[in-house]
Amino acid sequence: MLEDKLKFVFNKFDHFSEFLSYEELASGHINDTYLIETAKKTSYVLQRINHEVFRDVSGLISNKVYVSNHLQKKLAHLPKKELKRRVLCFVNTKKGDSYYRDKEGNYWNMMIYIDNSKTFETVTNEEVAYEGGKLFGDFLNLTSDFDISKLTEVIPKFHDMSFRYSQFEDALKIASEERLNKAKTCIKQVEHLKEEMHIIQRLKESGEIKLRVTHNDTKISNALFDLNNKGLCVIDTDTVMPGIVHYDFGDAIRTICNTAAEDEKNLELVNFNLAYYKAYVKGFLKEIGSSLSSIELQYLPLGAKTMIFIMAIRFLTDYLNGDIYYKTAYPEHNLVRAKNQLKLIESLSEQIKEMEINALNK
Ligand code: GN1
Ligand code: MG
Repeated sequence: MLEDKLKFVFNKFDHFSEFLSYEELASGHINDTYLIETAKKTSYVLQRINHEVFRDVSGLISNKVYVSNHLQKKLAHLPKKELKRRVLCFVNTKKGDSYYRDKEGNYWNMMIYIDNSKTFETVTNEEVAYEGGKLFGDFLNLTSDFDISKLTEVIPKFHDMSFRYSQFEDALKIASEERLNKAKTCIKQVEHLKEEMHIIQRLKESGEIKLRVTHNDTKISNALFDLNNKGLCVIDTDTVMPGIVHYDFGDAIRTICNTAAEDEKNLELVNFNLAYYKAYVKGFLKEIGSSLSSIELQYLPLGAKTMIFIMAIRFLTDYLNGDIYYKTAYPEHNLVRAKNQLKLIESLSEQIKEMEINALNK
C-alpha cells in the first residue's frame, strides 16, 4: 500500500515526528510528490525523483542543496522564522545522506513544508503576476554570484532549441500515421516558426547572450505565496543549471499570461494577457533589471515567445513518440498541451510590439 511505503520512506529521514497522513501534490509532470502531515506542527514534502528523466539523481540533489545553502547565506540577515519561509530546507536521512534509495532503486528526498502558503496554477490578478516577477527576479539576483562550476548539468541541452527541434524531427520519422494526422496543423505551425525560434539560440551560441545560474522551470506554480499573495519562495529547484535569463523570464510569462491552464482544451479560452505581462516585467526588472545588458533586455519578449515554443514542441514531440516522457491523464493530453501553447504564441504574436521593454519603460 502506498501509505505504508510512504511511512516507511518517511521514517528513513531524520525528523522527530510521527507520520499521520499523506496527500499527493499532483501538479508536477515528472516526479511523484507527497505532503506528509505529522503528529506535530511541521509537515514535510516527500518526493520520489523520476530517475528515468533525471539520470544523475545524486547530482540533482546536491544542486538543490547547494542552491538552498547559498540562498540561506545570502538571506542570513532575515529573522530565522522568515528565512525558513524564504528558502527550501532539505532534510537528511538518519544516515546523514541527502537522499534515500529504496530496494526498488527509487530515489527519495525530503524538505520541510512551508505552511500558510499557496501556489497558483493560473493567475487571476496583476498583483500575483507582479509578485511572481519579483520572486523569480530575486532568485536570479541572489544566485548571480553562485559558482556555476559546482552545478551538475542534470539534463544536458534542456532548453537548447537546436536539440529540441532535432528531437521533434526524429519523432516525425517514427510517429504513427494516426498521430501524424491528428497533429498535422500543429506540425505546420511549428515548421513555420522554426527560423524565428532559433534567433536566441544563435545569440547564446555566439556569446552575445551570457550564461548565468538559472532555475529553468519558472512556471508560476513553482512560486510559493503567502496567504496575502505576497511572494515567499521559489520551489522545485530540480533543474537549476547554467542557462540564459530569457528562458526563466519566458517560462514564467508562459504560465502567468495564459488566460487558461496549459492543458485547457477550449482554445478560445487561451489568450495572452498583456496586463499580466506588464505587471510581471515590472516586478522582475525591479529585482534584476539593473544587471541585465541591453541585448538581454531587448530580447526578453522574443525569449517569452521562444520558451512557449520550446514547450509546444516538447509536448508535441512526446505526443508523436507515443507519450513516453510527461505524465498524461488521457490519450491526447500532450497534443492538447501542444495546441494550447501554439494558440498562446498566436495571441502573444499579435501583441509583441507592445511587449518591448523600451516601450514599457516610457
Ligand atoms: C515539467 O515536472 P514539472 O511539472 O516540474 C518539465 C518542465 C516543463 C513542465 C511543464 C524535467 O516540470 O520542463 O516546463 O513540466 N520538467 C522536466 O509544465 O522536463
Ligand atoms: Mg520541475
